[in-house]
Amino acid sequence: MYKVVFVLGPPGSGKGTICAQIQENLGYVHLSAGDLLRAEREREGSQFGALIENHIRNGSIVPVEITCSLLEIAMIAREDANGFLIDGFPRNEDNLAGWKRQMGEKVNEQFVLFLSCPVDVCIDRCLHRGQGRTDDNVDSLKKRVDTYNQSTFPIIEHFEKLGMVREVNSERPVNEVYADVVKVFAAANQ
Ligand code: UP5
Ligand code: MG
Repeated sequence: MYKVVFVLGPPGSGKGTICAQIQENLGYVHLSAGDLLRAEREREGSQFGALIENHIRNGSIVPVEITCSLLEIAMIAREDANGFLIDGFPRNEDNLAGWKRQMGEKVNEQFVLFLSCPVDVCIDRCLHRGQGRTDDNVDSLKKRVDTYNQSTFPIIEHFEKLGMVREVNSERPVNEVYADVVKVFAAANQ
């Protein structure tokens, strides 16, 4: 069984930043669904490049079969890992249902780390990130936020009802956010 922590929160809430630090210090392997999709988009011979880019620009969500397969392949490649941080997934009902179908019997879901941050702060962060992402523009960001509110937040609420959500306010300096995240992991692993 793979041990899994889902990391969710609005676009720019700091999922990638915090996951990199957990990976470095706590031995979980960080798998960003968005990064895996961007890598697949760039992979020579991929039949999904254009489809993925369309969804990313529109802030809409790629069909789960594609995302889930990329995640599973990445997990198999790191079978030695202590646990996995699944960053930015599941984002909607389709993602959740597909994950359960494909991975339900293979994983132990530990908890959901929810990085909460006001949307205007998140948008500002993305606009100043400077990594040349094709979705870091005002138009795409509006759509990403809409998708988050309409489709992803209800998934967080679903996990909340199951008592699985650990919320950390990420509208603070990274070191403060991370200090609280460490406490969440310590409590879960004691
Ligand atoms: N920053 C971070 N933390 C900070 C802090 N505490 N204080 C000040 N600044 C902070 O951070 C964003 C920026 O803010 C950085 O410059 C950082 O230095 C700074 P980051 O850690 O990158 O935030 P993150 O939450 O990871 O933001 P990201 O933009 O990656 O989130 P999204 O959820 O929008 O993007 P993702 O890559 O997950 O998905 C992109 C698209 O892929 C989606 O819109 C969708 O189209 C597609 N997708 C799917 O279809 N399915 C999936 O399962 C996943 C993605
Ligand atoms: Mg990210």
